[in-house]
Amino acid sequence: MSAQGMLSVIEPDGGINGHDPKMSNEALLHCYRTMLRVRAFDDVCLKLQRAGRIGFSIPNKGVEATQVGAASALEKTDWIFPSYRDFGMALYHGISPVDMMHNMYGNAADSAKGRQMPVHFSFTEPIKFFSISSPIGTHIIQAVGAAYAIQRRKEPHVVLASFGDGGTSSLGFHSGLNFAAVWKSPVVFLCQNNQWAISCPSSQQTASESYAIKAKAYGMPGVKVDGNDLLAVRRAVGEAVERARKGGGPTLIEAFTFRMGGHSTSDDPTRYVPKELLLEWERKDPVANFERFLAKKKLWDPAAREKIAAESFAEIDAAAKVAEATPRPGIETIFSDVYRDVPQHIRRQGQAAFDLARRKGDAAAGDGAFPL
Ligand SMILES: Cc1ncc(C[n+]2csc(CCOP(=O)(O)OP(=O)(O)O)c2C)c(N)n1
Ligand SMILES: [Mg+2]
Repeated sequence: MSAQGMLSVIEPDGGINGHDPKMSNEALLHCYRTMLRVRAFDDVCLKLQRAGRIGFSIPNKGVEATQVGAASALEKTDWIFPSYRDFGMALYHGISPVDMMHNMYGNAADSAKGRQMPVHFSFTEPIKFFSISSPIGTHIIQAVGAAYAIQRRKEPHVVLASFGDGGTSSLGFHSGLNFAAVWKSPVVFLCQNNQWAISCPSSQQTASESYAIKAKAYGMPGVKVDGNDLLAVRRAVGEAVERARKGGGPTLIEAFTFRMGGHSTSDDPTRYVPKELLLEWERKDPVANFERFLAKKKLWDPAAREKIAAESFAEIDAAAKVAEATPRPGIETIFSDVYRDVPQHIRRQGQAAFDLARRKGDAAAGDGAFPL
């Protein structure tokens, strides 16, 4: 525990204090590999976006330990209601980069059939990774609703709701935390305080002394944790998950971290993030922090990083190639998955759209038939 009441585990020299969550070497190495796979995903997506192959992506650099440490505390049977900056949670639980890339391209194999924005993943296997909501904070109440349903059905699962510092200013944050505490629902609220909501700094987001302290008003425990310390995040989220599973109700965790890249590929953070601040946080890089710990345990050396980074890049690059080669969704999917029996007026509109596409010559194979 630091002087500011922030939970940390990894010491500057790579040693650890008494809050060690005691993970197996295998689990530690899986976490490390996942963080490097997230970095590779970021790199590949930035290149694809700059080359005009995909429209948009969200960089995760700097917040990987928060994502992966939190994900590592969950079982596959649990539910994640993620923010758009949670690639590490998906990869940690075995969601395939190819499936994530299908969403980045919005192609026919995308689980949302191209109807969502890129980065708006949704998966039911191997973990329930709920569809990402663009409007900030709206998924917090969805997560609480899911947790309430789990509670009523007497299932043993826990829900993780992940959102940013900006998300705490949403109505969803208030109503979600309020009802979860009243009902004692099995949900863990993870506020990833990366200190910015696009260009809005935390100083303009809240007058509270921290985000974790807001838990007190709702009647639940609030914990502030070093978000660049994977073991500390795992420890805090692990304790909250255990409490929730035993019927002890929700917890709010504030993971204090820093977004080292832009908000998205459409953002230029050099216009508002002071250079010195970025340099300060580069020295706290969560991957390097974890490497110091692994090195002290004799589980890591620089050659290991090179090897894993190269393998990760090759894996993600190959995934992008598969997604790029996958055709677009057929035009008929605009009209599918809404009605069991498609009404006449929608059929007429569909027919007109198919005829137009055919006349213009841009209807792909399989286009132009209702999925009836
Ligand atoms: C209701 C709503 N208002 C504004 C936006 C535009 N917007 C998209 S991301 C974002 C910043 C959110 O910041 P934060 O919650 O801290 O998450 P971070 O991006 O830092 O991970 C905003 C304002 C939105 N998507 N929804
Ligand atoms: Mg933020």
